[in-house]
Amino acid sequence: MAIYLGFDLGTQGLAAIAIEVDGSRRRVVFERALDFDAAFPRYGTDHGVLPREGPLVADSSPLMWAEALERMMQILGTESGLDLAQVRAVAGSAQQHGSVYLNATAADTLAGLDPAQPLARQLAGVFTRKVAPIWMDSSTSRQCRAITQELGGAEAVARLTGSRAFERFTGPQIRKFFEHDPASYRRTETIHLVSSYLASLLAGKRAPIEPGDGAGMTLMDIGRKAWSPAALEATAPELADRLPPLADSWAMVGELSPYWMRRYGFPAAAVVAWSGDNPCSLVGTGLVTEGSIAISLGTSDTLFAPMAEPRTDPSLDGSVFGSPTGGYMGLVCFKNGSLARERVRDEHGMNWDAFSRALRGTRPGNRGALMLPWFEAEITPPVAQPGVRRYGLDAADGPANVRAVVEAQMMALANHSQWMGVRAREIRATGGAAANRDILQVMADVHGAEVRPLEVGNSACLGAALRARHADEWRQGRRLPWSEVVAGFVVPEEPAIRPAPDRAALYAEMREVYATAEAHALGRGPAPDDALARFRTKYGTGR
Ligand code: XUL
Repeated sequence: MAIYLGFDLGTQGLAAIAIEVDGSRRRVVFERALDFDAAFPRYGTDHGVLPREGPLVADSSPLMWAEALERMMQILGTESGLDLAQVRAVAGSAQQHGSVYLNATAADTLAGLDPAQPLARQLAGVFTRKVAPIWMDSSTSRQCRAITQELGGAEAVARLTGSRAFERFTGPQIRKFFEHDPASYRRTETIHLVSSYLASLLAGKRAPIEPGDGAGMTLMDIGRKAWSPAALEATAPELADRLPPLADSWAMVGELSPYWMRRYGFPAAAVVAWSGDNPCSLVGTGLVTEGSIAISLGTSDTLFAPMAEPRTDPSLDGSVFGSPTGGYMGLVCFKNGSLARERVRDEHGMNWDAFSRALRGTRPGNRGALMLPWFEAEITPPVAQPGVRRYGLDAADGPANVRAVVEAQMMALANHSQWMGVRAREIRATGGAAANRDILQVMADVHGAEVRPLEVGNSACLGAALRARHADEWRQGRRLPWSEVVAGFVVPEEPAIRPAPDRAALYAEMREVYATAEAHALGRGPAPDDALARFRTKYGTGR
Protein backbone atom coordinates (compact mmCIF):
# COMPACT_ATOMS: atom_id res chain seq x y z
CA MET A 1 0.00 0.00 0.00
CA ALA A 2 1.36 3.42 -0.95
CA ILE A 3 0.12 6.86 0.03
CA TYR A 4 0.54 9.96 -2.16
CA LEU A 5 -0.10 13.49 -0.96
CA GLY A 6 -1.44 16.38 -3.01
CA PHE A 7 -1.69 19.99 -1.85
CA ASP A 8 -3.57 22.84 -3.44
CA LEU A 9 -2.76 26.39 -2.46
CA GLY A 10 -5.62 28.41 -3.94
CA THR A 11 -6.56 32.06 -3.64
CA GLN A 12 -8.67 31.58 -0.55
CA GLY A 13 -7.14 28.61 1.20
CA LEU A 14 -4.95 25.53 1.28
CA ALA A 15 -6.28 22.00 0.77
CA ALA A 16 -4.68 18.58 1.00
CA ILE A 17 -5.70 15.16 -0.23
CA ALA A 18 -4.07 11.80 0.45
CA ILE A 19 -4.73 8.90 -1.88
CA GLU A 20 -3.96 5.25 -1.30
CA VAL A 21 -3.11 2.86 -4.10
CA ASP A 22 -2.88 -0.85 -3.48
CA GLY A 23 -3.01 -2.76 -6.77
CA SER A 24 -6.44 -2.05 -8.20
CA ARG A 25 -7.71 -0.71 -4.87
CA ARG A 26 -7.71 3.06 -4.92
CA ARG A 27 -9.25 5.52 -2.53
CA VAL A 28 -9.03 8.98 -1.08
CA VAL A 29 -8.02 8.46 2.55
CA PHE A 30 -7.76 12.06 3.72
CA GLU A 31 -9.13 15.41 2.63
CA ARG A 32 -8.90 18.73 4.49
CA ALA A 33 -9.10 22.43 3.68
CA LEU A 34 -7.95 25.52 5.57
CA ASP A 35 -9.44 28.93 4.86
CA PHE A 36 -6.83 31.73 5.03
CA ASP A 37 -9.13 34.45 6.40
CA ALA A 38 -10.48 32.25 9.19
CA ALA A 39 -7.35 30.27 10.07
CA PHE A 40 -4.79 33.10 9.87
CA PRO A 41 -6.64 36.28 10.86
CA ARG A 42 -3.49 38.15 11.82
CA TYR A 43 -2.66 38.67 8.13
CA GLY A 44 -5.94 40.55 7.65
CA THR A 45 -6.76 38.95 4.30
CA ASP A 46 -10.14 39.18 2.63
CA HIS A 47 -10.82 36.03 0.58
CA GLY A 48 -7.06 35.42 0.76
CA VAL A 49 -6.10 38.87 -0.56
CA LEU A 50 -4.23 41.44 1.57
CA PRO A 51 -5.87 44.87 2.06
CA ARG A 52 -5.82 46.32 -1.45
CA GLU A 53 -3.73 49.36 -2.32
CA GLY A 54 -6.04 50.17 -5.21
CA PRO A 55 -8.80 48.45 -7.19
CA LEU A 56 -6.34 46.91 -9.65
CA VAL A 57 -3.77 45.70 -7.11
CA ALA A 58 -4.01 42.23 -5.53
CA ASP A 59 -1.33 40.78 -3.25
CA SER A 60 -1.13 37.95 -0.79
CA SER A 61 1.37 36.92 1.86
CA PRO A 62 4.04 34.29 1.16
CA LEU A 63 4.59 34.04 4.91
CA MET A 64 0.94 33.20 5.46
CA TRP A 65 1.20 30.51 2.78
CA ALA A 66 4.19 29.02 4.62
CA GLU A 67 2.24 29.08 7.86
CA ALA A 68 -0.68 27.36 6.15
CA LEU A 69 1.63 24.70 4.71
CA GLU A 70 3.05 24.03 8.13
CA ARG A 71 -0.42 23.85 9.71
CA MET A 72 -1.46 21.29 7.11
CA MET A 73 1.71 19.24 7.60
CA GLN A 74 0.99 19.30 11.33
CA ILE A 75 -2.57 18.09 10.75
CA LEU A 76 -1.27 15.34 8.46
CA GLY A 77 1.41 14.37 10.96
CA THR A 78 -0.61 14.49 14.15
CA GLU A 79 -4.36 14.30 13.47
CA SER A 80 -4.97 12.55 10.18
CA GLY A 81 -4.53 8.99 11.40
CA LEU A 82 -2.51 8.27 8.23
CA ASP A 83 0.33 5.79 8.43
CA LEU A 84 2.97 8.35 7.44
CA ALA A 85 5.58 5.66 6.80
CA GLN A 86 3.59 4.77 3.66
CA VAL A 87 3.84 8.24 2.15
CA ARG A 88 5.94 7.79 -0.98
CA ALA A 89 5.62 11.12 -2.78
CA VAL A 90 4.18 14.59 -2.40
CA ALA A 91 3.17 17.03 -5.15
CA GLY A 92 1.21 20.23 -5.26
CA SER A 93 -0.96 22.63 -7.15
CA ALA A 94 -0.94 26.39 -6.66
CA GLN A 95 -2.79 29.44 -7.89
CA GLN A 96 -1.00 30.45 -11.08
CA HIS A 97 1.07 33.52 -11.98
CA GLY A 98 1.77 34.78 -8.43
CA SER A 99 5.43 35.40 -7.59
CA VAL A 100 7.61 35.23 -4.48
CA TYR A 101 10.90 37.14 -4.17
CA LEU A 102 13.72 35.62 -2.07
CA ASN A 103 17.07 37.07 -1.05
CA ALA A 104 20.49 35.40 -0.86
CA THR A 105 19.90 34.06 2.67
CA ALA A 106 16.95 31.92 1.58
CA ALA A 107 18.98 28.94 0.37
CA ASP A 108 20.81 28.49 3.68
CA THR A 109 17.66 29.15 5.69
CA LEU A 110 15.72 26.50 3.78
CA ALA A 111 18.54 23.98 3.99
CA GLY A 112 19.03 24.49 7.71
CA LEU A 113 15.51 24.82 9.12
CA ASP A 114 15.43 24.17 12.85
CA PRO A 115 12.81 21.53 13.68
CA ALA A 116 12.29 23.08 17.10
CA GLN A 117 10.95 26.32 15.59
CA PRO A 118 7.85 27.13 13.55
CA LEU A 119 8.54 27.56 9.83
CA ALA A 120 7.17 31.08 9.36
CA ARG A 121 9.32 32.50 12.15
CA GLN A 122 12.44 31.20 10.41
CA LEU A 123 11.41 32.60 7.04
CA ALA A 124 10.78 36.13 8.20
CA GLY A 125 14.15 37.37 6.83
CA VAL A 126 14.21 35.65 3.43
CA PHE A 127 11.95 37.91 1.36
CA THR A 128 13.00 40.95 -0.68
CA ARG A 129 9.34 41.70 -1.08
CA LYS A 130 6.92 41.02 1.77
CA VAL A 131 3.96 40.51 -0.53
CA ALA A 132 3.36 38.29 -3.52
CA PRO A 133 1.38 39.82 -6.39
CA ILE A 134 -1.29 37.28 -7.34
CA TRP A 135 -3.35 36.41 -10.43
CA MET A 136 -6.12 38.86 -9.46
CA ASP A 137 -3.77 41.80 -9.94
CA SER A 138 -4.36 43.84 -13.07
CA SER A 139 -2.13 46.82 -12.34
CA THR A 140 0.55 46.12 -14.96
CA SER A 141 -1.02 47.29 -18.24
CA ARG A 142 1.90 49.66 -18.82
CA GLN A 143 4.45 46.88 -18.36
CA CYS A 144 2.44 44.58 -20.64
CA ARG A 145 2.52 47.23 -23.37
CA ALA A 146 6.28 47.72 -22.98
CA ILE A 147 7.06 43.99 -23.10
CA THR A 148 4.71 43.52 -26.07
CA GLN A 149 6.38 46.31 -27.97
CA GLU A 150 9.85 44.95 -27.30
CA LEU A 151 8.84 41.50 -28.48
CA GLY A 152 7.26 42.73 -31.73
CA GLY A 153 3.55 42.90 -30.97
CA ALA A 154 0.84 40.87 -29.25
CA GLU A 155 0.67 38.13 -31.91
CA ALA A 156 4.40 37.63 -31.69
CA VAL A 157 4.19 37.34 -27.89
CA ALA A 158 1.38 34.79 -28.20
CA ARG A 159 3.28 32.76 -30.80
CA LEU A 160 6.36 32.74 -28.60
CA THR A 161 4.83 32.20 -25.15
CA GLY A 162 1.33 30.79 -25.80
CA SER A 163 -0.46 33.95 -24.62
CA ARG A 164 -0.31 37.68 -25.12
CA ALA A 165 1.14 39.57 -22.15
CA PHE A 166 -1.61 39.56 -19.51
CA GLU A 167 -1.53 41.86 -16.49
CA ARG A 168 -1.62 38.94 -14.06
CA PHE A 169 1.25 37.06 -15.72
CA THR A 170 4.51 36.95 -13.83
CA GLY A 171 6.77 38.72 -16.34
CA PRO A 172 4.85 42.01 -16.32
CA GLN A 173 4.68 41.76 -12.51
CA ILE A 174 8.46 41.29 -12.31
CA ARG A 175 9.01 44.24 -14.61
CA LYS A 176 6.78 46.40 -12.39
CA PHE A 177 8.74 45.34 -9.30
CA PHE A 178 12.02 46.17 -11.01
CA GLU A 179 10.71 49.58 -12.13
CA HIS A 180 9.26 50.52 -8.73
CA ASP A 181 11.92 49.11 -6.46
CA PRO A 182 15.14 48.41 -8.39
CA ALA A 183 17.21 48.08 -5.21
CA SER A 184 15.02 45.24 -3.89
CA TYR A 185 15.02 43.64 -7.33
CA ARG A 186 18.81 43.65 -7.27
CA ARG A 187 18.81 42.01 -3.85
CA THR A 188 16.52 39.27 -5.15
CA GLU A 189 18.33 36.00 -5.70
CA THR A 190 15.36 33.87 -6.73
CA ILE A 191 11.93 34.68 -8.14
CA HIS A 192 9.59 31.78 -7.59
CA LEU A 193 6.12 31.04 -8.76
CA VAL A 194 3.76 30.18 -5.88
CA SER A 195 4.11 26.56 -6.98
CA SER A 196 7.92 26.40 -6.97
CA TYR A 197 8.08 28.41 -3.72
CA LEU A 198 5.95 25.85 -1.87
CA ALA A 199 7.85 22.92 -3.36
CA SER A 200 11.05 24.61 -2.14
CA LEU A 201 9.66 24.83 1.39
CA LEU A 202 8.95 21.11 1.37
CA ALA A 203 12.27 20.05 -0.14
CA GLY A 204 14.40 22.58 1.77
CA LYS A 205 16.02 23.77 -1.46
CA ARG A 206 15.30 25.75 -4.60
CA ALA A 207 12.69 23.86 -6.63
CA PRO A 208 12.42 24.12 -10.43
CA ILE A 209 9.48 25.63 -12.27
CA GLU A 210 7.25 23.20 -14.11
CA PRO A 211 6.30 24.12 -17.71
CA GLY A 212 2.52 23.96 -17.15
CA ASP A 213 2.82 26.81 -14.68
CA GLY A 214 5.89 28.35 -16.34
CA ALA A 215 3.75 29.08 -19.41
CA GLY A 216 1.83 31.66 -17.35
CA MET A 217 4.79 34.01 -17.02
CA THR A 218 5.29 35.60 -20.50
CA LEU A 219 8.84 34.27 -20.15
CA MET A 220 8.75 30.73 -21.51
CA ASP A 221 9.08 29.66 -25.14
CA ILE A 222 5.97 27.50 -25.32
CA GLY A 223 7.19 25.31 -28.19
CA ARG A 224 10.51 24.48 -26.53
CA LYS A 225 9.34 24.66 -22.91
CA ALA A 226 12.52 26.63 -22.16
CA TRP A 227 13.11 30.21 -20.97
CA SER A 228 13.02 32.60 -23.90
CA PRO A 229 16.11 34.86 -23.81
CA ALA A 230 14.19 37.53 -25.76
CA ALA A 231 11.28 37.52 -23.31
CA LEU A 232 13.60 37.63 -20.30
CA GLU A 233 15.49 40.51 -21.89
CA ALA A 234 12.24 42.40 -22.50
CA THR A 235 11.21 42.01 -18.86
CA ALA A 236 14.01 42.91 -16.44
CA PRO A 237 17.84 42.89 -16.31
CA GLU A 238 19.69 39.71 -15.38
CA LEU A 239 16.45 37.85 -15.00
CA ALA A 240 17.92 34.52 -16.14
CA ASP A 241 20.07 34.49 -12.99
CA ARG A 242 17.02 34.93 -10.81
CA LEU A 243 14.73 32.24 -12.22
CA PRO A 244 14.86 28.61 -11.15
CA PRO A 245 15.41 26.19 -14.04
CA LEU A 246 12.45 24.66 -15.86
CA ALA A 247 12.03 20.92 -15.33
CA ASP A 248 9.60 18.22 -16.51
CA SER A 249 6.30 18.03 -14.67
CA TRP A 250 7.30 14.68 -13.22
CA ALA A 251 10.73 15.88 -12.07
CA MET A 252 11.79 15.10 -8.52
CA VAL A 253 12.77 18.17 -6.55
CA GLY A 254 14.32 16.05 -3.82
CA GLU A 255 13.04 14.53 -0.61
CA LEU A 256 11.02 16.08 2.18
CA SER A 257 13.56 18.09 4.14
CA PRO A 258 14.74 16.90 7.57
CA TYR A 259 12.61 19.68 9.06
CA TRP A 260 9.38 17.83 8.17
CA MET A 261 10.78 14.47 9.16
CA ARG A 262 11.95 15.55 12.59
CA ARG A 263 9.13 17.95 13.40
CA TYR A 264 6.15 15.84 12.25
CA GLY A 265 7.49 12.35 11.60
CA PHE A 266 7.31 12.25 7.82
CA PRO A 267 9.49 9.77 5.93
CA ALA A 268 11.99 10.82 3.25
CA ALA A 269 9.19 10.92 0.67
CA ALA A 270 9.88 12.28 -2.81
CA VAL A 271 8.92 15.89 -3.46
CA VAL A 272 7.62 16.23 -7.02
CA ALA A 273 7.59 19.56 -8.90
CA TRP A 274 4.45 21.53 -8.12
CA SER A 275 2.31 22.89 -10.95
CA GLY A 276 -0.49 25.43 -11.40
CA ASP A 277 -4.02 24.75 -10.27
CA ASN A 278 -5.45 24.62 -13.80
CA PRO A 279 -2.80 22.20 -15.12
CA CYS A 280 -3.30 20.01 -12.04
CA SER A 281 -7.05 20.19 -12.51
CA LEU A 282 -6.62 18.86 -16.03
CA VAL A 283 -5.29 15.67 -14.45
CA GLY A 284 -7.79 15.70 -11.57
CA THR A 285 -10.74 15.92 -13.96
CA GLY A 286 -9.30 13.07 -16.02
CA LEU A 287 -8.77 15.14 -19.21
CA VAL A 288 -5.85 13.11 -20.42
CA THR A 289 -6.78 12.96 -24.13
CA GLU A 290 -7.80 15.64 -26.64
CA GLY A 291 -11.49 16.28 -27.33
CA SER A 292 -12.75 16.83 -23.80
CA ILE A 293 -13.20 19.96 -21.70
CA ALA A 294 -13.59 20.92 -18.07
CA ILE A 295 -14.97 24.02 -16.42
CA SER A 296 -13.75 25.03 -13.00
CA LEU A 297 -16.02 27.34 -11.01
CA GLY A 298 -13.72 28.66 -8.31
CA THR A 299 -12.42 32.06 -7.29
CA SER A 300 -11.66 32.31 -11.01
CA ASP A 301 -13.89 30.55 -13.49
CA THR A 302 -11.82 28.72 -16.07
CA LEU A 303 -12.48 26.48 -19.05
CA PHE A 304 -9.66 24.25 -20.18
CA ALA A 305 -8.97 21.44 -22.58
CA PRO A 306 -5.97 19.27 -23.47
CA MET A 307 -4.22 20.03 -26.77
CA ALA A 308 -1.62 17.93 -28.58
CA GLU A 309 0.08 21.00 -30.14
CA PRO A 310 0.06 24.61 -28.98
CA ARG A 311 -2.62 26.41 -31.03
CA THR A 312 -3.05 29.99 -29.85
CA ASP A 313 -6.27 32.00 -29.71
CA PRO A 314 -6.52 34.38 -32.72
CA SER A 315 -8.47 36.86 -30.55
CA LEU A 316 -5.61 36.63 -28.01
CA ASP A 317 -8.08 36.35 -25.10
CA GLY A 318 -7.16 32.74 -24.30
CA SER A 319 -3.92 31.06 -23.27
CA VAL A 320 -1.94 27.95 -23.99
CA PHE A 321 -0.12 26.36 -21.08
CA GLY A 322 1.91 23.18 -20.81
CA SER A 323 -0.03 20.17 -19.59
CA PRO A 324 1.45 18.11 -16.76
CA THR A 325 0.76 15.07 -18.94
CA GLY A 326 3.40 16.32 -21.36
CA GLY A 327 1.41 18.08 -24.11
CA TYR A 328 -0.45 21.37 -23.92
CA MET A 329 -3.71 22.80 -22.68
CA GLY A 330 -5.89 25.68 -23.82
CA LEU A 331 -7.42 27.89 -21.15
CA VAL A 332 -9.72 30.86 -20.77
CA CYS A 333 -9.86 32.56 -17.38
CA PHE A 334 -12.49 34.87 -15.90
CA LYS A 335 -11.79 36.95 -12.85
CA ASN A 336 -15.48 37.46 -12.06
CA GLY A 337 -16.11 33.92 -10.87
CA SER A 338 -17.18 32.98 -7.37
CA LEU A 339 -16.71 36.48 -5.96
CA ALA A 340 -19.20 37.85 -8.51
CA ARG A 341 -21.71 35.12 -7.63
CA GLU A 342 -21.18 35.96 -3.96
CA ARG A 343 -21.64 39.67 -4.59
CA VAL A 344 -25.05 39.07 -6.19
CA ARG A 345 -26.00 36.64 -3.42
CA ASP A 346 -25.02 39.14 -0.72
CA GLU A 347 -26.52 42.19 -2.41
CA HIS A 348 -29.88 40.45 -2.30
CA GLY A 349 -29.51 39.03 1.21
CA MET A 350 -29.55 35.43 0.05
CA ASN A 351 -27.78 32.25 1.09
CA TRP A 352 -26.81 29.58 -1.44
CA ASP A 353 -30.17 27.80 -1.05
CA ALA A 354 -31.99 30.99 -1.90
CA PHE A 355 -29.58 31.51 -4.81
CA SER A 356 -30.51 28.06 -6.12
CA ARG A 357 -34.22 28.71 -5.63
CA ALA A 358 -33.81 31.93 -7.62
CA LEU A 359 -32.30 29.95 -10.50
CA ARG A 360 -35.12 27.42 -10.38
CA GLY A 361 -37.77 30.12 -10.15
CA THR A 362 -36.64 32.19 -13.14
CA ARG A 363 -36.92 31.40 -16.84
CA PRO A 364 -34.00 30.42 -19.07
CA GLY A 365 -33.25 33.52 -21.12
CA ASN A 366 -34.31 35.72 -18.17
CA ARG A 367 -37.00 37.31 -20.39
CA GLY A 368 -34.22 39.02 -22.26
CA ALA A 369 -32.61 40.64 -19.20
CA LEU A 370 -28.85 40.60 -19.43
CA MET A 371 -25.83 41.41 -17.26
CA LEU A 372 -22.17 41.96 -18.03
CA PRO A 373 -20.84 40.78 -14.65
CA TRP A 374 -17.73 42.93 -14.37
CA PHE A 375 -17.74 43.50 -10.62
CA GLU A 376 -13.92 43.41 -10.85
CA ALA A 377 -11.71 44.35 -13.79
CA GLU A 378 -12.09 41.37 -16.13
CA ILE A 379 -9.48 39.20 -17.83
CA THR A 380 -11.74 37.72 -20.55
CA PRO A 381 -12.53 39.91 -22.37
CA PRO A 382 -10.03 42.49 -21.12
CA VAL A 383 -11.95 45.11 -19.10
CA ALA A 384 -9.67 47.56 -17.29
CA GLN A 385 -12.33 49.52 -15.41
CA PRO A 386 -14.69 47.45 -13.27
CA GLY A 387 -18.40 48.13 -13.72
CA VAL A 388 -21.47 45.90 -13.98
CA ARG A 389 -23.75 46.61 -16.94
CA ARG A 390 -27.41 45.68 -16.93
CA TYR A 391 -29.72 45.52 -19.94
CA GLY A 392 -33.43 45.36 -19.15
CA LEU A 393 -32.45 44.10 -15.72
CA ASP A 394 -33.77 45.78 -12.57
CA ALA A 395 -30.81 45.97 -10.16
CA ALA A 396 -33.23 45.41 -7.25
CA ASP A 397 -34.73 42.19 -8.65
CA GLY A 398 -32.77 39.52 -6.75
CA PRO A 399 -33.86 36.38 -8.63
CA ALA A 400 -33.41 38.02 -12.05
CA ASN A 401 -29.89 39.18 -11.08
CA VAL A 402 -29.00 35.68 -9.90
CA ARG A 403 -30.03 34.21 -13.23
CA ALA A 404 -28.35 37.05 -15.08
CA VAL A 405 -24.95 36.56 -13.42
CA VAL A 406 -24.93 32.80 -13.96
CA GLU A 407 -26.18 33.00 -17.55
CA ALA A 408 -23.59 35.70 -18.30
CA GLN A 409 -20.76 33.62 -16.88
CA MET A 410 -21.82 30.53 -18.82
CA MET A 411 -22.27 32.43 -22.08
CA ALA A 412 -18.89 34.12 -21.68
CA LEU A 413 -17.25 30.72 -21.02
CA ALA A 414 -18.90 29.25 -24.13
CA ASN A 415 -18.26 32.20 -26.45
CA HIS A 416 -14.63 32.78 -25.51
CA SER A 417 -13.58 29.15 -25.80
CA GLN A 418 -14.61 28.66 -29.45
CA TRP A 419 -11.01 29.07 -30.60
CA MET A 420 -10.08 25.76 -28.99
CA GLY A 421 -12.26 24.04 -31.59
CA VAL A 422 -13.53 21.37 -29.18
CA ARG A 423 -17.18 20.39 -29.56
CA ALA A 424 -17.37 18.38 -26.36
CA ARG A 425 -20.52 16.39 -25.69
CA GLU A 426 -19.58 16.23 -22.05
CA ILE A 427 -18.15 18.85 -19.70
CA ARG A 428 -16.43 17.88 -16.46
CA ALA A 429 -17.35 20.41 -13.78
CA THR A 430 -15.14 21.16 -10.81
CA GLY A 431 -14.47 23.91 -8.24
CA GLY A 432 -16.64 24.98 -5.31
CA ALA A 433 -19.71 26.03 -7.30
CA ALA A 434 -19.80 22.70 -9.15
CA ALA A 435 -21.57 21.37 -6.05
CA ASN A 436 -24.60 23.44 -7.10
CA ARG A 437 -26.63 21.46 -9.63
CA ASP A 438 -28.83 24.46 -10.46
CA ILE A 439 -25.77 26.37 -11.65
CA LEU A 440 -24.67 23.29 -13.59
CA GLN A 441 -28.09 23.08 -15.28
CA VAL A 442 -27.50 26.54 -16.72
CA MET A 443 -24.02 25.37 -17.79
CA ALA A 444 -25.52 22.33 -19.56
CA ASP A 445 -28.22 24.40 -21.27
CA VAL A 446 -25.93 27.19 -22.45
CA HIS A 447 -23.22 24.82 -23.73
CA GLY A 448 -25.65 22.23 -25.07
CA ALA A 449 -23.58 19.49 -23.42
CA GLU A 450 -23.96 17.02 -20.58
CA VAL A 451 -22.29 18.23 -17.41
CA ARG A 452 -20.66 15.86 -14.97
CA PRO A 453 -19.45 16.97 -11.56
CA LEU A 454 -16.86 14.70 -10.01
CA GLU A 455 -16.91 12.80 -6.75
CA VAL A 456 -13.72 14.53 -5.61
CA GLY A 457 -14.69 18.18 -5.91
CA ASN A 458 -11.20 19.71 -5.61
CA SER A 459 -9.77 18.38 -8.85
CA ALA A 460 -6.62 20.54 -8.60
CA CYS A 461 -5.73 18.92 -5.29
CA LEU A 462 -6.60 15.43 -6.49
CA GLY A 463 -4.61 16.10 -9.67
CA ALA A 464 -1.60 16.97 -7.54
CA ALA A 465 -1.85 13.70 -5.60
CA LEU A 466 -2.20 11.77 -8.88
CA ARG A 467 0.85 13.57 -10.27
CA ALA A 468 2.77 12.48 -7.17
CA ARG A 469 1.89 8.88 -7.95
CA HIS A 470 2.74 9.19 -11.64
CA ALA A 471 6.16 10.72 -10.86
CA ASP A 472 6.92 8.11 -8.23
CA GLU A 473 6.23 5.30 -10.73
CA TRP A 474 8.26 7.16 -13.37
CA ARG A 475 11.35 7.38 -11.19
CA GLN A 476 11.13 3.63 -10.71
CA GLY A 477 11.14 3.18 -14.46
CA ARG A 478 7.41 2.45 -14.82
CA ARG A 479 5.78 4.68 -17.43
CA LEU A 480 2.15 4.42 -16.34
CA PRO A 481 -0.34 5.66 -18.95
CA TRP A 482 -2.28 8.64 -17.60
CA SER A 483 -5.56 6.79 -18.16
CA GLU A 484 -4.29 4.24 -15.64
CA VAL A 485 -3.14 6.97 -13.20
CA VAL A 486 -6.57 8.61 -13.05
CA ALA A 487 -8.59 5.35 -13.13
CA GLY A 488 -10.66 4.79 -10.01
CA PHE A 489 -10.11 8.34 -8.74
CA VAL A 490 -11.76 10.54 -11.33
CA VAL A 491 -15.29 9.30 -10.94
CA PRO A 492 -18.13 11.37 -12.45
CA GLU A 493 -21.21 11.67 -10.27
CA GLU A 494 -24.40 10.12 -11.56
CA PRO A 495 -26.74 11.16 -12.98
CA ALA A 496 -25.21 13.66 -15.40
CA ILE A 497 -26.94 17.02 -15.81
CA ARG A 498 -28.48 16.99 -19.26
CA PRO A 499 -29.21 20.03 -21.43
CA ALA A 500 -32.92 20.61 -21.98
CA PRO A 501 -33.40 20.23 -25.78
CA ASP A 502 -35.90 23.08 -26.00
CA ARG A 503 -33.32 25.55 -24.66
CA ALA A 504 -30.69 24.99 -27.34
CA ALA A 505 -32.08 27.53 -29.85
CA LEU A 506 -32.76 30.09 -27.12
CA TYR A 507 -29.21 30.02 -25.81
CA ALA A 508 -27.67 29.96 -29.28
CA GLU A 509 -29.44 33.28 -29.93
CA MET A 510 -28.83 34.66 -26.49
CA ARG A 511 -25.09 33.99 -26.80
CA GLU A 512 -25.05 36.17 -29.90
CA VAL A 513 -26.91 38.93 -28.09
CA TYR A 514 -24.44 38.61 -25.22
CA ALA A 515 -21.49 38.88 -27.61
CA THR A 516 -23.07 42.01 -29.15
CA ALA A 517 -23.53 43.60 -25.70
CA GLU A 518 -19.98 42.73 -24.75
CA ALA A 519 -18.53 44.15 -27.97
CA HIS A 520 -20.55 47.33 -27.50
CA ALA A 521 -19.37 47.76 -23.90
CA LEU A 522 -15.78 47.40 -25.13
CA GLY A 523 -16.35 50.03 -27.80
CA ARG A 524 -16.07 47.48 -30.60
CA GLY A 525 -19.60 47.41 -32.00
CA PRO A 526 -23.12 48.82 -32.16
CA ALA A 527 -25.51 49.01 -29.19
CA PRO A 528 -27.27 45.71 -28.55
CA ASP A 529 -30.76 47.30 -28.40
CA ASP A 530 -32.06 45.82 -31.67
CA ALA A 531 -30.65 42.38 -30.95
CA LEU A 532 -32.14 42.48 -27.45
CA ALA A 533 -35.52 43.65 -28.76
CA ARG A 534 -35.64 40.77 -31.26
CA PHE A 535 -34.65 38.29 -28.57
CA ARG A 536 -37.33 39.60 -26.20
CA THR A 537 -40.02 39.44 -28.86
CA LYS A 538 -39.20 35.80 -29.36
CA TYR A 539 -38.43 34.65 -25.83
CA GLY A 540 -39.43 37.46 -23.49
CA THR A 541 -43.05 36.65 -22.69
CA GLY A 542 -45.10 33.72 -21.39
CA ARG A 543 -43.90 31.06 -19.00
C1 XUL B 1 -5.38 31.09 -14.63
C2 XUL B 1 -5.63 32.01 -13.49
C3 XUL B 1 -6.42 31.52 -12.35
C4 XUL B 1 -5.55 31.18 -11.17
C5 XUL B 1 -6.45 30.99 -9.96
O1 XUL B 1 -4.69 31.67 -15.68
O2 XUL B 1 -5.21 33.13 -13.48
O3 XUL B 1 -7.24 30.44 -12.69
O4 XUL B 1 -4.74 30.08 -11.44
O5 XUL B 1 -6.15 30.08 -9.10
